[in-house]
Amino acid sequence: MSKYKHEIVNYLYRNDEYLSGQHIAETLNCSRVTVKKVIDQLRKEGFEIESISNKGYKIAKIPTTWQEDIVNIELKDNLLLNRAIVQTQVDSTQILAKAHVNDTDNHFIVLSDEQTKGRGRFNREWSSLKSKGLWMSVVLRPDIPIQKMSTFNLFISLAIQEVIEQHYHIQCKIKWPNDIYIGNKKVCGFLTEMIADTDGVNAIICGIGINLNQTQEEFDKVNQSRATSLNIENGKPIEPYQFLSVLIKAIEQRYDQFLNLPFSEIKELYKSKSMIWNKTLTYTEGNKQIVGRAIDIQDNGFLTVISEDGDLHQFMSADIEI
Ligand code: BT5
Repeated sequence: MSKYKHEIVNYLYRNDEYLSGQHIAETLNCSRVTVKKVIDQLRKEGFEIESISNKGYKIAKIPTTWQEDIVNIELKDNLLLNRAIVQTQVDSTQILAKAHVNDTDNHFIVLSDEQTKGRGRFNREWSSLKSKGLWMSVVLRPDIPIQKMSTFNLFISLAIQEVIEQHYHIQCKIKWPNDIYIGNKKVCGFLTEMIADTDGVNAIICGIGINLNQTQEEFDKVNQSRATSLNIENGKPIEPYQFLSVLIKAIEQRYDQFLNLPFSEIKELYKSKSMIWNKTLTYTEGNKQIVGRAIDIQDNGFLTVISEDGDLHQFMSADIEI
């Protein structure tokens, strides 16, 4: 594709007015034929571009697939997460993020329209239908000792929970340690991996999957009938760029708190947004399995559960059957 594509997309996207082919060509120092060719190509890729004779071109609608140029424009004012690697299809954004982690010392995100080998914890499959959800890995570079990582998921889950509740007005709850549920259906799961040595953490690679626009039939077809999407819940299509933009801001805010505040500062809020209290549930961690009730979260993020025989148990990251 023309080397001008990147510049033409940028120029059109940043200007919310009609721009003539002549004007674009002169500004970007290319020919009008090039401008026309790029516009045709963008339309093929799903951009809706209005053109009015004597006025010029204007982007009316961007595609629902991720466009690296546009994602990077949307992210450019962020303090930390202002660069994205975007691919149409990947095995897993986690794998791609890890492959790029040594390219830079900066923070970045990896996005893909589709994952062919999306994974949850313990290598469980994560259904990642094309352009139906946010399949993203966030790479962060904290300067912290490894022990501090035990509360990272708690801050991040709050960021995701509040975006869904505050921006999309859908009631949802955190299922400790790494899921978000709407009623008894899962709308989001995330997992946190890290690269660390004895000196501390070099990089966090947090993989987040959020169902945006699947239908119930689509979930049923892939045997995920206990999943839901934001679209199912509020009946409106979710615009992915807008969702990404508010989510990244929320993650940056909660990440800053994670670095600077003890978990105790947000513990009451976290507990009020969490769904596991006052229920007898099955907790599994490694070989250990108990039936009990969660009664508290410790300042280090561990969950305290009282089993039916009255014993207290601490979990770092259990599977909870609900
Ligand atoms: C998780 O694991 O919930 C973490 C999922 C992380 C996915 C993201 S997407 C971007 C990045 N790249 C990746 O390859 N992964 C991350 P876990 O707690 O183990 O839950 C997995 C279980 O959730 C599966 O066994 C299914 O039962 C269920 N599940 C699979 N796909 C789902 C979906 N789209 N929505 C809701 N539930 C799903």
